[in-house]
This record gives sequence, C-alpha cells and structure tokens, in this order.
Amino acid sequence: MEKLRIAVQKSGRLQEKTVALLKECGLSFSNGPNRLKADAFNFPAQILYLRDDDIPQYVQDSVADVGIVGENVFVEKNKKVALVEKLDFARCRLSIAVPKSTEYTGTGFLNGKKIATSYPFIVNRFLKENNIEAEIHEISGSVEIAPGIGLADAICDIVSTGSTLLGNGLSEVETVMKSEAVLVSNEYLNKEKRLILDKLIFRIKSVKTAKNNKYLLLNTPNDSIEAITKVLPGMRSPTVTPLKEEGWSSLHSVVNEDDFWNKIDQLKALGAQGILVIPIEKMIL
Ligand code: PRT
Ligand code: ZN
Repeated sequence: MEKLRIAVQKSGRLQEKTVALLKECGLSFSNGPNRLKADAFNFPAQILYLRDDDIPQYVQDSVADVGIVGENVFVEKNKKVALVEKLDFARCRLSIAVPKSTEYTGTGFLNGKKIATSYPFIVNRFLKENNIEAEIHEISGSVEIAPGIGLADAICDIVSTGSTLLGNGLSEVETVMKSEAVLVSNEYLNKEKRLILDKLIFRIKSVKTAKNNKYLLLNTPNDSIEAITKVLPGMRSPTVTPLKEEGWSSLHSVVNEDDFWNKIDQLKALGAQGILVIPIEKMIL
C-alpha cells in the first residue's frame, strides 16, 4: 500500500506545531530528536524529519510527497511545488529594516544601497517590482548585525514581534511579504497518494475551522431568544432547550473567534447568563 511521505522540520520553530497539527489530524507516530523518519501507525503516511531549507527541493524531487515549511522558504526556494494549504501558525513577515538614525524616504532610498539578507530571491524580486537598483549581500545568519558592522545599509529578514530589530537599533520600513506555515506538495502525485493527501487536507481544514470557533452555552430569558439568535447564527441555527425554571431556556451555538468578545458583550446586554465557552476539537462543516 502507498504511503504519503510528509517532510517536516527536524528541529526549530516549526517543529512542535507541525507535529501537533499532524497529531490533531489523528496521525500517531513517534517523534524523537534522533529520528530521521517514522511511520504513522494508523494512517498511510511516513514522516521525514529534515532541515526546513531542504524541504522544497526534496518535495520537488519526490524524495517526499508533501512538506510543511514557512511560506518564506517556499517562495525563496522557488521550486516546482504546489502550495496546497495555509496552516495558520508560525506567522511572521519578511521586512526591510534600516538603522534607526537613517532618514528613510521610501523605497527610493534603497537605490545604490547594500542590503544584507538570507532571502536573495525574494529581495531581488521586490527590488525589480519597485524599480530599484541595489546590491544584495547574501548572509546565512545574524543578518540584523550587518548594518552595525558596516556590512550593509539595510537588511531584509524575518520579523515576528520586532524585538530583535529593536535590540539591534533597526527600524522596520517595508513589509516585503507575510508568511505562515504552509503545506506544499509535489505536482505529480499518483492517484493513490493524491487520495491520501485529500484525506489529510480534509482533516487539516477541520482542525483549522475548529480552532477558529468556540462552542457556547448560555441561559436566556425566553423573550430574549429571538434577539440572541440574531447575534448567534450558529452552524445552522442555535439549539434551544427549556430550563426547568419557567420562562428560561438554555441555548447552544458556535461562535467565531474573530468577533468573540464583541458577541459576549452583546449577549450580556440581552440578558444572557451563565455563559460557558468550550473549545472545539474538530469541526466538520
Ligand atoms: O534548522 P532549520 O534550517 O530547519 O531551521 P531555521 O533555523 O532555518 O528556521 P527556524 O526554525 O528559525 O524558523 C523556521 C520558520 O519559522 C521560518 O522560516 C519562518 O517561516 C518561521 N518563523 C516565524 C520565524 C520567526 N517566526 C522568527 N521570529 N523564523 C525566524 N524568526 C527569527 C528571525 O530570523 C529573527 O532573528 O526570529 C527573529 C525575529 O523575531 P522577533 O520576534 O524578535 O521579531
Ligand atoms: Zn532553515
């Protein structure tokens, strides 16, 4: 029987959440620091532990069938692999930063300047799009110290909270791209592997949807049910069951994380009491 070979980062910022996602998708497999690969016990898949930078190449070359990498690495490596699903974690951005004392006047400032980065392909594309002639100085790590030691006038690097830039006296001036972890796939999977991948994508989507929603229970006076239902449409419509106490009901629904607190305020104002909010493990629409 065919197995879908899934490349994941061996260690680093993506590792823990990638393994957690696959486990939430029901795959059970062993992951230890010294493993190179592991078979899933209950799903036709094999996990390959690799350096994230190598994943796009391995997926293109069919050493792995799919892989989980940062979108920044997927774009930078520019391999013939398809992006199949964004995964909602490891969010960050690739930005240009200059020393705080620099008077930055817009992208034109970068003309004739030296930019240090580990992302030459993406930076080159950005410069072309903005009609800028600048020199790219490729370095593999500690990019943020380059301006301080006279190696470059600007840098382009991953930013998450911004504290690394701040700590090195740099200020972020342009966002070149936004990134999150993504599932990428070889473009020529056979039919059997494609079916396994479809199954995995279905599970990933269910886990993602569940994370973005909460199960909500509350008690409401009967004459508020109508108004509360308008605030909480639920998956189809809320479930309403009478309480033993005359004139009151219990109402169950699903709310989206995005405007969650807003909804809670509205529900309180409408007389809802005893509001319980419960995480959802899986959600199949
Ligand atoms: O060993 P391997 O090659 O597999 O891993 P790696 O060292 O190349 O990558 P790793 O584990 O550091 O990052 C993997 C992926 O996580 C990246 O490709 C991004 O998609 C994503 N990611 C999310 C980040 C960050 N957030 C992040 N903050 N990658 C790196 N950083 C670094 C950044 O380089 C900078 O030095 O954190 C610093 C900035 O963080 P703030 O919070 O101070 O802004
Ligand atoms: Zn790497």
